[in-house]
Amino acid sequence: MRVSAPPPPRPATPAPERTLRPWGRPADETGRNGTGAYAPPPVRCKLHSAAMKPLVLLACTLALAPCAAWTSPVPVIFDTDMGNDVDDALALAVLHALESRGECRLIAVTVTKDNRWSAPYVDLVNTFYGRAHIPVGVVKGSGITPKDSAMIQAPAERKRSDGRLVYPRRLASGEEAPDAVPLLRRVLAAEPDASVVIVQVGFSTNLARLLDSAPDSHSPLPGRELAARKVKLLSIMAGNFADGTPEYNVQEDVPSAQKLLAGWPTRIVASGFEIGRALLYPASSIERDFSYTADHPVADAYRNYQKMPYDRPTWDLTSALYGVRPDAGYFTVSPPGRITADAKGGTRFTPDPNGRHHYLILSGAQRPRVLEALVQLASQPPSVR
Ligand SMILES: [Ca+2]
Repeated sequence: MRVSAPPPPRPATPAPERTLRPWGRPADETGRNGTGAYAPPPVRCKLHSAAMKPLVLLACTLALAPCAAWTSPVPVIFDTDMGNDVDDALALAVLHALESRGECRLIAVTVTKDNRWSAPYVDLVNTFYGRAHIPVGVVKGSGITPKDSAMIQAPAERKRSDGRLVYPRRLASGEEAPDAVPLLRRVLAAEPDASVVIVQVGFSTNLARLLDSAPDSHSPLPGRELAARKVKLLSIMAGNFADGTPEYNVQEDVPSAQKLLAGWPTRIVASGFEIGRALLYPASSIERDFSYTADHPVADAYRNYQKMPYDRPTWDLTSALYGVRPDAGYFTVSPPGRITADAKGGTRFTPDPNGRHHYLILSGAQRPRVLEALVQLASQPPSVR
């Protein structure tokens, strides 16, 4: 079972003063800049005569067409129990990297850990990656996993010698953040139909409440119909499809998981406990790949979660990766069926040609490619698009 009670924070040690590497170097001959982000060359269309104008315009349009398709980012909502395990922080870093690469657009983060430090930590990570505008919503009054956690609290409270926060943020406390459900309704209503991917890597509390939500000023649709209209895919980290053993994300809020699995109106793809357990995030990457800056909020969380060095399963990262790159062949997807949860949090998959549920399968051959992608994305330096 996953650890829900991290050890107490380690004593703070003063960080050496270092200079950040430049993140926005010009594009090189490969079309990639210093961050790895794609930087297309400028397109020039010189019109020589009125007669040539239509042909030239057509040529320019055809030349630009692949770029337009390539750069259309998928809107993503990240629903997380940030603070209960460090894979949530790494998964958020993966999503920021994918946004920097033009593949997704993080439209909201909603939290299901009922603790005042969860939302501020999410907010400071978003700010670190240059996206302080991303709205953060919190579960209200669930009482689920309220315990404090050093992985989120210690980075949020760290200050420099002059009293400034090491990681600036907008939210002083989760109490300042809005209720997750109206926020979910607002951001869903604003997106095109069948466009949104939701990555749920904590409990099902927020999405179960969304299903039950009534029409409001954001949408005349009740919650289930709003989700059916706007959501393309629900990518969840939940369950265990190797042996059905109760899994933490289901176990902590069984009624909500049961409601979600029974009533969610779109396709659900689950990354089970066995997937993340087979892909351990290497401690060596935390020490090496995040050292481009002296203070990194995700590396900081990792060091505060358990005593270094340790390799941690990548449970939540796999759902983030699959949600944004479902067609990349990282995983094999099961045939359709129905996932059900029992009263103890155990999950069962029943094949059904008409089912909307699937689970991920990882082969030995797929494993190194997935792990490499996760390490590269989680440690990619900020590059705001
Ligand atoms: Ca989680």
